[in-house]
Amino acid sequence: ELQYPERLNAAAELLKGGDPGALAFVNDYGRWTYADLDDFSGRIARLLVDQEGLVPGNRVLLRGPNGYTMFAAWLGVLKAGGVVVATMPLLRPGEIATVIERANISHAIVDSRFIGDFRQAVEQTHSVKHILRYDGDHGRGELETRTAALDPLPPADTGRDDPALIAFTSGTTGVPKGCVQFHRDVLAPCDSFARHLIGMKPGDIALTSAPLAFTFGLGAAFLFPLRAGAACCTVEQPSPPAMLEAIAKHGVTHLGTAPTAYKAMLATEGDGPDVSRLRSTPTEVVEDPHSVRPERSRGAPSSDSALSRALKTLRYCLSAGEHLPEATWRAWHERTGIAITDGIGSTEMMHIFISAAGDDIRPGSTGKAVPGYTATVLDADDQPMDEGTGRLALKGPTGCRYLDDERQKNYVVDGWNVTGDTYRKDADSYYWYLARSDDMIVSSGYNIGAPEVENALLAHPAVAECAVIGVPCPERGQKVKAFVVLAGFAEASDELAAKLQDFAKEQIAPYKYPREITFVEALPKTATGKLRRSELREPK
Ligand code: 3SK
Repeated sequence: ELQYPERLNAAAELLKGGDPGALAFVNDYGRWTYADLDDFSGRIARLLVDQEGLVPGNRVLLRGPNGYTMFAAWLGVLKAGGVVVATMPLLRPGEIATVIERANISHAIVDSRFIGDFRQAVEQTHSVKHILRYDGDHGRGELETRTAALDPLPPADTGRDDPALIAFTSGTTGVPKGCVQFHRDVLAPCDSFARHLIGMKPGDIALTSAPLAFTFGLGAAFLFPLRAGAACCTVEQPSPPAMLEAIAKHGVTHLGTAPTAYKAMLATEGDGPDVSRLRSTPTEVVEDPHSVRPERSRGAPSSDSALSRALKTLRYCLSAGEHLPEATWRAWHERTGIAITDGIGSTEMMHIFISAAGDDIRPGSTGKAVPGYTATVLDADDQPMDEGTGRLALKGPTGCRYLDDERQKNYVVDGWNVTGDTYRKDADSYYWYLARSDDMIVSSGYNIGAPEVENALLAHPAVAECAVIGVPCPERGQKVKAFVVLAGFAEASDELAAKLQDFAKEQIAPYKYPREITFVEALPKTATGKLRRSELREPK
């Protein structure tokens, strides 16, 4: 069990992770040590408390792309005793206004490039009294000028159960929910998931494509490296090519991103993964169909591609945010030699609670309960099952605390945090993702998990992305319908749709094949990259 002292300031604890002179942060704008980060965040705290009237518990909105100043501000708010409310860069003024209102924001620290949308949101609300601007990591904004001559403020004497942040989750439907995380919740994923399944150390450098406002990104590239004395790297616009470039340029060792980005990084090499070869992989591994093949040698890169350059330092890859298809795991492993650690977490639970790394990986499975967490699947009567298919539920050091939201009672049932995902738990306590609980399609009496059909289609080279839903059907109750985004070289046609249907029938039981296929330019997604399946069911 994780034990933290009653008085705890997560920012102060994180900054103790590395030697003062060690590298803490690197990006295209500079390199900063632990001493720099401690000093700058302390000066931001001083400005907030002494000149901007912040009192403990005030909520401070942060807005901007991932960067050194943004993260120093994040630490500064915690040192000042405030509560961080970071916002996704993609939010529109109306959405920012909802966050301001629900979290009762009093202060804001905003990158000048994002000030327009933010001011529009402030005009629609009443609580924001103090706005500080900064200019990315150029070091010339109001925040830097006004803090330059200040003495750093020592960290506030906060309690382990004082709120440290409110992370908003838009989910895939409905009004955003604010998840309150205490100071101890900030450290818990570092000391459970990251310690046991990542094992970062001083000298390592971590990068994520996810914004700091998404707790996946916050952990993967900020909290985990600091707790381990390693360094954070940021890219302002983290497209797959930009990430590959940053990995090579800054010597990144650890990457955390979503399955789509892994697939896109493979595709930067031209023709993408050779999926026809990959499909034969499970039968090659005769002894144990789940084991990772022992020879972990790096696949020999054929050219001096961006991916090859990145692979000179990249050692560890983490995937979360959406289910990692087995085909993508195998393609990445074949090409890079790196076995991606998959994981599922939630904003409610702060970070990842089911995962497997290294020799424990069984491709296609998300993994086992992370040390410190107890996992189960619940049956239709909310009873835990030893094995079988049901709704995933967890207990552990973190848990859901919605800010004034009656949906709390749906998430926490009999002490279990029920995530809304349907999983199969096998005899070895490995968890196999089937679908979001409301994404089960029932057709002619068969239960069909939408992701199962999606994985089958994704194994076809012409399919870049796809999403599957059930649509009403007089004969079958529901029928399977797929929305397909084609790879650049492929052209939409009835003939290709028929080929994809035949292909799906070869991969999965024929009753699961998509009876209807619609080609689309893009899939509707949330700011964190999660599919908005509801929008496919009920187009606007
Ligand atoms: O989507 C996930 O799996 C996730 C992982 C870590 C933290 C937060 C989330 C939502």
